Amino acid sequence: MPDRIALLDQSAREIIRGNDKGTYTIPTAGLYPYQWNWDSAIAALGLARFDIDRAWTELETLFTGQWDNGMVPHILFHEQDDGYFPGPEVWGGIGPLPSSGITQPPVAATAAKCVLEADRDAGLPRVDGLFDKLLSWHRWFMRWRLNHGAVCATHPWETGRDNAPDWDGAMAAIDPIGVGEYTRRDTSHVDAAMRPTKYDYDRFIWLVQRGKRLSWDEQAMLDDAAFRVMDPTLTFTLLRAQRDLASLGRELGRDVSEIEAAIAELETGTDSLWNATLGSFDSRDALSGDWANSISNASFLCWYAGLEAPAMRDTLAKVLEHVEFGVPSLDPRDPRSDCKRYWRGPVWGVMNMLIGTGLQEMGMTEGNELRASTARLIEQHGFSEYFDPRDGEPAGGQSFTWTAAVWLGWASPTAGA
Ligand code: 9WN
Repeated sequence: MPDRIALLDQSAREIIRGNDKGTYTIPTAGLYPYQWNWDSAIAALGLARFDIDRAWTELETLFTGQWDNGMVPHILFHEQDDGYFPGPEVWGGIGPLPSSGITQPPVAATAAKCVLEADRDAGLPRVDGLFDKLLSWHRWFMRWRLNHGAVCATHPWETGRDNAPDWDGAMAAIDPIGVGEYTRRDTSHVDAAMRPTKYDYDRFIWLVQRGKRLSWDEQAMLDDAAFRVMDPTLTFTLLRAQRDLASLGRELGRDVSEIEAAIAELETGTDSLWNATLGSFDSRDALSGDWANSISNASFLCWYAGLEAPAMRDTLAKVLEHVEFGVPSLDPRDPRSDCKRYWRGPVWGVMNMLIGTGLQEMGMTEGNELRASTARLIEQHGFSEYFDPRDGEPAGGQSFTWTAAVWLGWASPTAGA
């Protein structure tokens, strides 16, 4: 094995170890000092390369924050840290631990299936302990978040793609009246030009204040919805996670008929995300009915969700013509594209991995190409939070857990060896 690959593997392990708080990892010190939901599930894939027991603990810790209604929060505030805003007191979460009041893309069941594959004997009792919790989280999505079979976000942060243009229409419909003064902490850690704007933050915080005021009661939030967008990230990851949960359930000898029915409903629901004019899967405002007209990296999660989606292959080829390092968060031909600003253009290792895994599983050559370009990106530009898709310039937080996990779990030539 070339030395540089061994060194990169070692750096990735060191990053994850450095962000390890014992029973959970943080995404990166300073900018994100708490446990984030989908970051943790991705971290488990990296941990599984060198410490399988610790990988299970990562997932188990995530579910210690699960609410009675099944929801698994997007942030668990295990230890107070003033470096992040909005903190636990702004959220007023109603779970067993201080937490946010919204969720994030459900990739934990898929992560559990991958960790199980690393050591079945050690893993089966751990999956057994997680199964009902995963089921109840997935049920919560099916109960509260479906619209024409697609999964809706009630806050941009739930999609994991915070300031994507997908939400511009729904955000413009919000008047953040009474949001008051607050001090952002993110812009003291990284360049403000790489972060969401104040306009976005006013609405992010206003939605949090509103959720807290409604005691995070899903029925109350649904009765008077302020933001409800059908999202390809949540829909495709949930569909994939349901398939993986069904497979885990079968292995454990559980009845999976409910999960199979959910898979069928979500499969049909993906049709409602198909924007024929755009020639792509797209986000759609459930309140106004408007399309976002956005070819985002989430549009290409269709294969990860197990759909054939032949028409998306052509759309992918057109997007990739303009970039070097994988699938950008927005089509570079889109006038709204901003290659430095977070989810409005940069490339993210984690999204490359999810898209690439789906393509590989479908036997499409683009999957291996995407893996190779992600490996090149990390080899040349390190373990940043995200990157400029044209030249790979690193952006956002550094020494990032999920970028290290993407390297160890997928992009490194030693992954899967
Ligand atoms: C809000 C931790 C998280 C990721 C998200 C990413 C960013 C948070 C923020 O960081 O969001 O959840 O404060 O910007 O958008 O996908 O999970 O890495």
